[in-house]
Amino acid sequence: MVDRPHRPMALASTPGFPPQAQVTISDDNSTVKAVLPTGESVQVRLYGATVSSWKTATGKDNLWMSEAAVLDGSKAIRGGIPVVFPVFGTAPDKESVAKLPQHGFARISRWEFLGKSTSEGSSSNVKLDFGLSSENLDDNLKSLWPYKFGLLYSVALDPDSLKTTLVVTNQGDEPFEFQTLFHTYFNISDISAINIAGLEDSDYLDKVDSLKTKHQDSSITITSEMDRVYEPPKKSEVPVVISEDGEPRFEIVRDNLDQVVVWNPWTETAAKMADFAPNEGYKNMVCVEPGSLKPWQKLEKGDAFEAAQTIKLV
Ligand code: TA6
Repeated sequence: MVDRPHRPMALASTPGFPPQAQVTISDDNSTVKAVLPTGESVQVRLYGATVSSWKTATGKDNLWMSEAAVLDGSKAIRGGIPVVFPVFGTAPDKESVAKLPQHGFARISRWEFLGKSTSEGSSSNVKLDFGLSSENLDDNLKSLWPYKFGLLYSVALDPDSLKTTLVVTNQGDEPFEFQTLFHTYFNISDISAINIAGLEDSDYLDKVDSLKTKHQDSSITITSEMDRVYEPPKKSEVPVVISEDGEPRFEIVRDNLDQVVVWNPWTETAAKMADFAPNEGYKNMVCVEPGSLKPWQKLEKGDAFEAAQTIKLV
């Protein structure tokens, strides 16, 4: 292609100002999409505020999405970044959340799009804000978790990173407890070529081996079903790095998220999930999920909790 120095801008811009990210809402009001002037994009479904796609300028998606994901708002979306709140998995022994569905209600509720912003002095990034509060919950969920809360979820896109931030506030008189986690499905070429570093020297709970506590000595490779809750040493600043064929691809930096779940369903568990496709799709995904699971966070009236993950392309 001939490079034309004065070629027309692909995106709308005001003369004198650099081009800005373009943010659009789909006609059916289901999805917010942002495209940076440099071509990277992110899509967020209002159902669950689930990031359903995060593409590089070449069009390659960094996130895995099942071909059979249910996108009509009747089931949590199988892929992207579902937000887990206020319980991870189920907790039948914890009365306040015992009746909630698996992974809570944030990923199965419709959020509001609150708007977009850019960092001061920069036109090369965009932040999308979403909100969910007790008022938005359907009556059934409201009765199962009757606390007054506010969730502010921000999805910030830079050319080489995506940051998701969750702020939880207690807007009622009663204290409440919660867990939260970003259930990120990474798109990878081949699970057998993956190596996950940064969780060495961590204890972990092995959910596919009777919840035994084990110790991770070296970096992680995956050769069968894996479902582990890692407990990295406290105050660890070490990022979690997913490499493929020895080349680092994703670097995950955690803020206020003390645990990391690593999940790959492998053949049999993948085949049991009706919304997981293709069957061989487990080879192309790995979930690395920073979360705050232990201890349960407790918010008194008026208090707030903030946590974030930043995923850098390396
Ligand atoms: O985060 C790992 C995990 O809790 C696994 O145990 C596995 O069941 C997965 O999440 C998917 O859960 P889901 O409710 O989306 O089918």
